[in-house]
Amino acid sequence: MTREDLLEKLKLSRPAVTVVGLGGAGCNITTWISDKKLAGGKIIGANTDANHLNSMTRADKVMLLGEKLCKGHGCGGYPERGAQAANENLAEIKEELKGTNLLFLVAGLGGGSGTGAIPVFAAVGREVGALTIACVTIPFTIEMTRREKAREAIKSLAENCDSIVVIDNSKLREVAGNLPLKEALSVANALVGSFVKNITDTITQPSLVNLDYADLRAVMERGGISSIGIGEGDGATRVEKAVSQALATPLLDITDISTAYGVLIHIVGGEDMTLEEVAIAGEQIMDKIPNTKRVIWGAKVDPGLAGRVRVMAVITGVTCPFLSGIPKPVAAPAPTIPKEVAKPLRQAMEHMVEALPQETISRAAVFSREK
Ligand SMILES: Nc1nc2c(ncn2[C@@H]2O[C@H](COP(=O)(O)OP(=O)(O)OP(=O)(O)O)[C@@H](O)[C@H]2O)c(=O)[nH]1
Ligand SMILES: [Mg+2]
Repeated sequence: MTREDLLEKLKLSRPAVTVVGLGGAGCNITTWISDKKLAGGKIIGANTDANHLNSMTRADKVMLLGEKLCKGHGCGGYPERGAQAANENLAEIKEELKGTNLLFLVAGLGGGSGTGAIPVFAAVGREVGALTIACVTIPFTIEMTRREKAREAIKSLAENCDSIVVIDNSKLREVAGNLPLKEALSVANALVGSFVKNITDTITQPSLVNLDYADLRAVMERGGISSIGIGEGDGATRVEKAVSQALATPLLDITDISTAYGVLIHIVGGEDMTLEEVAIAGEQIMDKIPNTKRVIWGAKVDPGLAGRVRVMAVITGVTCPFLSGIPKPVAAPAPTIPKEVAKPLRQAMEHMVEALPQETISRAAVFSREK
């Protein structure tokens, strides 16, 4: 196989990733992702607010939702209007999501547009057979009524999403220090944005070995409510520090981490990070979550991070007091795992790895393992 053949094969077998930002917050988060350059995915901004949508200059596509109903003026905090608006564009949404294998739906819950539209998009995601992951924030505890709307939206999302990654803004403020509101929101944007970007880059970029669409599916499919934790460390025990911190400070109040369904861990370190350190991180996590069957992890080198490591742990299938009573998402009738996507991609990656100098491999290693 020539290198050209290989690259061609990779291009054809790459899973199709679509990231949709919904409402004001969702669009802001996807703008963060566009700025950081998403390697292998399409970005769509969708909002009822024409003005805000107009600022999304780097999206691959913008969708003005409910033009007839909202006239481009937003929907004033009413999720029912947001849902109606999205339904007005149903044919367009179906057309845009056709062929998607992995769908990220990003929104700040609590307003009208994002909160109302996200379940409509999730239903289409399920219909086209995509692994559908919602990434949402819930409003601060002081925003009582908005928080209630967010809970309702998560309930209806649970019917059609595989995993719902929830970040509680109040929790974020605790973790990131008592930041002013605007800064806390930017931290949330960067966090949700890097979650989406890390996963997309990891499964679409051939430089990262072995974590593929099928692995991701194993952890996130029917994952239910999921929580993210982040940690950073330096010095001799940097990996342990970062992992402990990531697991100890989930950005959603969860009841019991030890019963989680699956874990995805993403580690970024400087050029001095060793494979052994990455492996230790994985072991450490498996010790903390003894009942989980599914653990996948990936690692990436960032030359700017000399001496430090950063860890992001996504823990799926958790229970959370605020979201109690929300059922686990119902699985798609017949899991349409596109083997034609996953298999050739893994094979092509393996071929490519063989062709790479040994040093490159150890710098960009990704492991996946099922316990
Ligand atoms: N992470 C993040 N959250 C935001 C941002 N702006 C607002 N939020 C949060 O998201 C919630 C919903 O706000 P928006 O996204 O502006 O609402 P919308 O979906 O556009 O809804 P309408 O404007 O009512 O049509 C708010 O209650 C905030 O908690 C942002 O830039 N980043
Ligand atoms: Mg808005």
